[in-house]
Amino acid sequence: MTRAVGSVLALVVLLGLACADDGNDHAYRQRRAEQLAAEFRASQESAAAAASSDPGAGTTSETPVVEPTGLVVPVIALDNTFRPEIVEISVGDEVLWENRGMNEHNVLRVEGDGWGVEVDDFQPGDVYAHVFTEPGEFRYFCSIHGTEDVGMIGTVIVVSS
Ligand SMILES: [Cu+2]
Repeated sequence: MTRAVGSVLALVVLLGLACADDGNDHAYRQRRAEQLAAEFRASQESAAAAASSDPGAGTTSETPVVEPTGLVVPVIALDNTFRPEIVEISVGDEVLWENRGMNEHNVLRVEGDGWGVEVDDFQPGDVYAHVFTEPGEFRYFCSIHGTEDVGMIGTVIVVSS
């Protein structure tokens, strides 16, 4: 299951790179990449639906695929960047975002859902934590100070331990 999701992610990345070569079958690859991305989003949505049917979703009673390792990796939200912008962790590690800026921020996923924090819960001094239970590359951004691709953006790379 988690391996399949990781493979889809890897394929999307590979196909995305292949498109940069502008090969003869560019259009086909583009369509295939979009198809894979759609399948990935669908799998994320079904996982989120399963999580939301749990009355304790978002708390410690969320049923993780793997046991948390207990390792906490900090990401600091400043005005207006995430530091470090890219973190690489293992499955089961926790990322702890802390707003040490003077401004309010948020943490929104570029694709899918299931984690992230809205402005109201991420004021200066606030913290937000999430344990990553699946390998993959998870991009996020602050919608107040960035877009999906530029500005206040970040990436969590989760590798199988
Ligand atoms: Cu921000």
